[in-house]
Amino acid sequence: MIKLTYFDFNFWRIDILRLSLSFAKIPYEYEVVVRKEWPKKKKNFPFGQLPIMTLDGNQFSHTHTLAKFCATKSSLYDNDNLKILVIDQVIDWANEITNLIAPSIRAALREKNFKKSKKLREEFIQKEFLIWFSYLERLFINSSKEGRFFTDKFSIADITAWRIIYWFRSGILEKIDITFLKQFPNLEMFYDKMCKFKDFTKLKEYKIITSN
Ligand SMILES: N[C@@H](CCC(=O)N[C@@H](CS)C(=O)NCC(=O)O)C(=O)O
Repeated sequence: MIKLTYFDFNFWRIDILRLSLSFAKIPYEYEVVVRKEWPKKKKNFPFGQLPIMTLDGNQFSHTHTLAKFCATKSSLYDNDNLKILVIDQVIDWANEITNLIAPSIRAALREKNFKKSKKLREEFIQKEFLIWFSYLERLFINSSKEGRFFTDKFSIADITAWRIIYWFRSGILEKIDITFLKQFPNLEMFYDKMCKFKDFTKLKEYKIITSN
């Protein structure tokens, strides 16, 4: 039995793992670490971060590593090396854009320094936000022939791109214009189709994520 561990909130790093396993009806145990207990628990994890996966008593870390494992188990990865390169780039893109916005989130949540957070968020919006979505759109255009999924076969790349777009459109990120996707018609079309893809939207995990 696969066990996944993450904090007591929804975030793409854990959600893409849960969505993948659930899509293939692979059962998993889900362990939640309450945020306020983290300082004393951090040392118990291999890289002092979450998510982690536990398998046969061994712990494994890092979102991309776990995503690859869960997606392979769920037939949401690929056997074709060129398609794998596309999927991996989407997961790396998700990590990159997260790392770019993270300092502004941390300044508010951890340091409670709202002035610093506002300044960092403005810098992110000015210098990185739209450029990084334009990179994703270009990857989609170049890799998808049918204009539906990144590799023309539903994969963890689609789950990851959908989850990050959902995050940026959700209104949870201060100062982010939630209508930004209009500037990326191909990504907007991709996102709309994902939101209507019944095999995906019927998942319990999808409903949990979108009901928040
Ligand atoms: N390299 C890790 C990064 C994971 C990460 O940044 N996790 C954050 C939560 S989203 C975390 O554990 N933060 C708590 C900490 O670093 O103490 C991955 O790819 O999963």
